[in-house]
Amino acid sequence: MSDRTSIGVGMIGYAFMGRVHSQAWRSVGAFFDLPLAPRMAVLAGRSKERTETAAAQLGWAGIETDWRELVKRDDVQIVDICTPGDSHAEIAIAALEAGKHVLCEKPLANTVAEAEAMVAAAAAAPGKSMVAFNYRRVPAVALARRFVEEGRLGEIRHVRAQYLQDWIVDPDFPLVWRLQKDKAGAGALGDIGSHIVDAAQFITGQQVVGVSALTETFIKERPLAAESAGLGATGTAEKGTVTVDDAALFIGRLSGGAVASFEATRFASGRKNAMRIEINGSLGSLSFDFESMNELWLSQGGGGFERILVTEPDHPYVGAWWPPGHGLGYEHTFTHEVKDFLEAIATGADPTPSFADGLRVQKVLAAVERSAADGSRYTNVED
Ligand code: SOE
Repeated sequence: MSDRTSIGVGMIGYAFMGRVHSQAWRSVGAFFDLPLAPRMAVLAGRSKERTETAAAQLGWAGIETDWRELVKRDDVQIVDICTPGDSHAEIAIAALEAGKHVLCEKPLANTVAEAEAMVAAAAAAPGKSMVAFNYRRVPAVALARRFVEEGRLGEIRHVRAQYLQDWIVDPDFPLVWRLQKDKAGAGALGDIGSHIVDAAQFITGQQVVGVSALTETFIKERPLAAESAGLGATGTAEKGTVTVDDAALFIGRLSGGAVASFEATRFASGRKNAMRIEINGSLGSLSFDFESMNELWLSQGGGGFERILVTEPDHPYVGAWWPPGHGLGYEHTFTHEVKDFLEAIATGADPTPSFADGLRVQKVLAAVERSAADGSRYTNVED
């Protein structure tokens, strides 16, 4: 049983996202003064041996080999879902029905119908729920939103968002789960396009209401994956069909009247994790690139862009970490995420991004797919 200040966490999955979430649960209490102390109670994975090894490495007290057992446990109050998208809905709904709080990796689900069922389950349950769009918790991205909210950019006219990676440019890179529609739901569109849709909506406070889209799959067949299914996987001699997009490009309209362009690809040779967003308003502009994640560029009053080093104590989240000027990394965004989630649980506030926010992103992704299938025809998100 948990005591007054401790809260048990059960996590499902221990690959890339599981490792980075573990790092967040391990470190959050050491840097942030929190009302609740997370206890890393149990890790679930299908293989007993591998899950035991991962639990020992990552700091989890126990293991389960069936997530259904994890969601039933009395020492688990928070269920953290770090599995591929095909299991998000089933696990999240079971956990919410069991009275747990749920943190779910992005995109929320593989289909709009699944995401709607998750939103309904969240609305009916006592537990809090949040979808893990971690880039909202990059200090520079949170600062960008603050600038827009303060009116420093004026009326928002353009959003230019890109998410560029290159980890599947080699045609011999294997057919990992992120390249299979039944497991991932979509390709670059869902995996990284979802992040830039969320970031654009978060920073501007506007929703994408319609899109015109183009998608492409450059490499139609790849070697089946051998040992690992992750980003460092190796291939076999046998080949299988790629069933997702390799690149997705779309233009869109936002609810406040801005126009936007989005590009998501894992074929941008030389770009490793370039999550970029530039926003132009009537009074100024801002620009961010995750490859320089401690910087935000701001233009105001008709001048060119000036660099803000987002490393100062009055910047979002930064004061909890190192002395001024020392900078943060990818992993900190997840620590900020669990910190905000724990605070919402403790205070009874509704954490964001909510499952409803995740559903709205899911509807944009679905509209992109419909538009691309329909020869780039302009498609309303709510149709
Ligand atoms: C792979 O493209 C990936 O790991 C995404 O799945 C993550 O969401 C992103 O943060 C980094 O890249």
